[in-house]
Amino acid sequence: MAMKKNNRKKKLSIIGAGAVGTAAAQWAVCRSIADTIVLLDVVAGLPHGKALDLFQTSPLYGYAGNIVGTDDYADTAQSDVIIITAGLARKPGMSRDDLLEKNVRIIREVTEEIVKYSPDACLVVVTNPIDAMVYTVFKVSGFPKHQVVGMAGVLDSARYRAFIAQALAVAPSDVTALVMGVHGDHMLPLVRLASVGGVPIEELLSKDEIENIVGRTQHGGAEIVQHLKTGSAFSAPGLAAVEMAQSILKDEKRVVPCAAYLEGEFGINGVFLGVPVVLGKNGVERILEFPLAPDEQEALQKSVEAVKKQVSATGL
Ligand code: TXD
Repeated sequence: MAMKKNNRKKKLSIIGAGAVGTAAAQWAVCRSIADTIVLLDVVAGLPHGKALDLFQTSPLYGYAGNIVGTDDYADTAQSDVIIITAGLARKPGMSRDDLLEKNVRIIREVTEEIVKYSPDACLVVVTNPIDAMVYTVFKVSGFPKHQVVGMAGVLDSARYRAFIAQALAVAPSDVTALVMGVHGDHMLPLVRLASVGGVPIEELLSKDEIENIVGRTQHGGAEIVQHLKTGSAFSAPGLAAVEMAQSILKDEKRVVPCAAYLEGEFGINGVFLGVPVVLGKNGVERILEFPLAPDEQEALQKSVEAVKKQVSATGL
């Protein structure tokens, strides 16, 4: 029997028309992942100008959908996916945790507006410190856990994969690797499971080389902040968020590491943490749980402690 095609128009909204939000909008246009793309910000004129600029790329890219710039949440109504990037970004010397207090306030406000207009949307949270912000969105929205997910692991794993590919001079897309845990210094780039075309990296790189790659991955965001000085990474974060949105909008069932709400998985309860998930039309459709080695479990526990500290600082 022929499968019925789902022809319902898809809508993606992006909250925050700053560096990451703009990059996400661009990647979303390039990949044509939605029929309507809405870019919203509180700064007057900013989303309007950026959306108009992006609209003028459509003949070059061949994107035929709508691109809307707005400061009115009514324009986000009935979104299928909403990427949240609103908030402050790091400057040199700042940790992600330094952003917490101000960003909690922003994220609360944004979430309250979003839920009025899009009660069924999947929310992809990008704002830092991500593991606490996604918890804030979950609590304030009252949405079921599968509708709320944080972006960090896709980016951290992309960084890990890029550095492995560079060290081995191989195609980055042939590198498979997973970063779990918190989006911070205690993140866990899994060495045992990293491979190139199916060959474990431990067979191809020395311990020192691997250690360097793991360290560079853990501090991948800070390395960019040091260079930029006025802001943080935006291109890879924008694409990482779009990769997640695409899997949800197109029901691709991609297996990607995301901050998902854990209720016993990996022995962890009541926090959002980076784990491998299946992303489909319902958002987080499954968490892929597997046994961790004792040192990995111990490292993940450090992540849990870091996240719990962040979450308690949100006052939720
Ligand atoms: O891996 C990850 N999760 C991340 C997270 C990777 C990169 C960046 N990450 C975080 O995303 C970063 O630490 C920040 O917390 C957010 C957004 O970073 P970006 O670099 O885009 O920051 P900008 O350029 O300062 O943009 C933020 C925009 C800006 O235009 C503000 O006017 C807007 O957010 N803003 C708001 N929009 C809507 N509503 C409210 N209340 C609001 N407040 C600020």
